[in-house]
Amino acid sequence: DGPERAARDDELRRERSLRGRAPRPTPPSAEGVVAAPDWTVHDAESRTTLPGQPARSAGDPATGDVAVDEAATGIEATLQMFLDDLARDSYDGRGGPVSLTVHYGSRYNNAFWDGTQLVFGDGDGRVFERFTKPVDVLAHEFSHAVVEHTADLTYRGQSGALNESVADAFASCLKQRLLGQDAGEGDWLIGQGIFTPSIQARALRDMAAPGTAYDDPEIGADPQVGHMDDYVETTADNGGVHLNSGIPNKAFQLAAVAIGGTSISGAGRIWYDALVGGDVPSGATFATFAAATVAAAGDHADAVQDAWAQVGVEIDAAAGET
Ligand code: ASN
Ligand code: ZN
Repeated sequence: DGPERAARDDELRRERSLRGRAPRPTPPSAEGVVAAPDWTVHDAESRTTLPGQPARSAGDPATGDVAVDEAATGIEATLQMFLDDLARDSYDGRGGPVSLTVHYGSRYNNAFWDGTQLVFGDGDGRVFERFTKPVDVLAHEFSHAVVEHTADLTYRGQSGALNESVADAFASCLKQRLLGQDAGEGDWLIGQGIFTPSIQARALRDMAAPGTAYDDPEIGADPQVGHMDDYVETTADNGGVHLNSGIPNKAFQLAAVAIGGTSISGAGRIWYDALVGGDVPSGATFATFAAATVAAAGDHADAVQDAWAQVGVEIDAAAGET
């Protein structure tokens, strides 16, 4: 009793009040709080059933499976760039968990976004290595998901080539960000290291010099074009989406270098603002998209307009107005 008891009660009160003020886990919906990016890499075990077996999720340590771990570090870096530099939380802008699958099929020579998840083949080992190897290929596929959830550019003709090009643009932004490069220092290669050494290729595509990424007896020459004078009319490849994407790719590269700084903070931010701004319909032509980027460019409008002019895209003055 007495002073001892009083001191003990005091201590208890202090403890209780401390406990009361202890930080509580914040509900994920709380304003201003962004939960850690959520993702799961699955293993298709060389079959084509999706998504396959869960192999690694956000917060898990490395597995030792190279493709699983490349996909894991690649999606972390990609989500981080969109969050840090564009304030976009995952592909849907709402922190949607990302599902990825590696070891898809047997010797499968491609990667894709299927509308639900990202999928990566191992490559046949003769022409192609793992599709998880260049991190920009992963960022390219993820960016298709971003496009689908924003302007939803129809995957055919000019709008399809724009869909392809925007995916390459954010992919190159990610590559440069990881290398600590400004736009002027970037190599602008997409998919460097994806071909085996037996193929005479530097990469899948070269945004700075479309049509020069490879020239090989087995796979032929890079068929991309980089100017409207060379626009390819074809029914193959959804109307040449991977061929004509070289035109807006080159415009992006020229704009990024002219604006300076990092590609994501300059042209990347402008292209993203155009994509989400509501002035780019699903069936957008190059001219309509170009007008939206000029409108989103602020002080850099002249540099962006000049970049498009250099690839032969004249701005449609009526586009972007309502
Ligand atoms: N890798 C190709 C691409 O992302 C596959 C496709 O979906 N056409 O463009
Ligand atoms: Zn693509």
